[in-house]
Amino acid sequence: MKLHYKPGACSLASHIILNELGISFELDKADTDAGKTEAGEDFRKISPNGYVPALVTDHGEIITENPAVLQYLADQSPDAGLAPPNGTLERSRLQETLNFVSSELHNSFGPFFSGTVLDDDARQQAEAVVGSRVAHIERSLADGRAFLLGDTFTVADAYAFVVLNWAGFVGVSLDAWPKTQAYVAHIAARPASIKAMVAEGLIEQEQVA
Ligand SMILES: N[C@@H](CCC(=O)N[C@@H](CS)C(=O)NCC(=O)O)C(=O)O
Repeated sequence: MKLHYKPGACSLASHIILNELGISFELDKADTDAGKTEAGEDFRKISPNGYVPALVTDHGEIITENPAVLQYLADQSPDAGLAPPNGTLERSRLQETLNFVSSELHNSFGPFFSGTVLDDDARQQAEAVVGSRVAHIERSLADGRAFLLGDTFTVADAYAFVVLNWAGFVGVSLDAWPKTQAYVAHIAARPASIKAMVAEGLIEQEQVA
C-alpha cells in the first residue's frame, strides 16, 4: 500500500493507523501546491481534488476521503479491533463519529488554514466554532472513557487526535476542555503516533526519549 500524505495534515491519521496495524507500506509526500507527488507524478491523477490522504491499495485501487481510507485500513486486519464489524450498531457509531470529525471538527479549522490573515473578529468567530466542536468531544469523554467509542482505540481516535492537535499549531487553547487535553496527550504517547510524527518530521526522536 502507498499513502500520499502531507506532514501534519489529516493524512497523519492514516499514517498512525498503518503503524498500529504493523503492515508494510510506502509513503509519498505530496506537493499539493505544485500538484505533484514526491515521485514527480501528476497528483491530481491520483487525488482529483488535489488533497491528501490518498491511499493506493495493494490492488492498485485509489481511495480518498479520511473516513473511507481509515475504515478500509481497519478492515484489512479486523482482529486489530480498530473498527467494529460492519453491520453492527457499533460500526454505525464509528461512522457517526468519523463523520463528525470530518465534517464538523476538521472543517472548523478551515479558516485557520485558508491562507487569509484573520482579523480579530474573524479569529474570534473561528475560535468559537472550533470551541463548539471541541465541546462535543469533551461531552463524549465525560463518563471517563479513554476513547471516543469507549475503552477501545479506533480509527476515529487517530483522526480526532490529528485534528485536535492542530489547535496548538494555530494558537487555540484547549485549556477549557481538560478531558480533551488529556485525551490528546494520551494518543500522542502511543508508539504508532510517535513513529508517524517522527517520520513526518513533526517531532524529534529525542523529544520522545
Ligand atoms: N474531505 C477530505 C479533506 C481532506 C483535506 O482537507 N486535506 C487537506 C489536508 S488536511 C489537504 O490536502 N489540503 C490541500 C493542501 O493542503 O494543499 C477528506 O476527508 O479526506
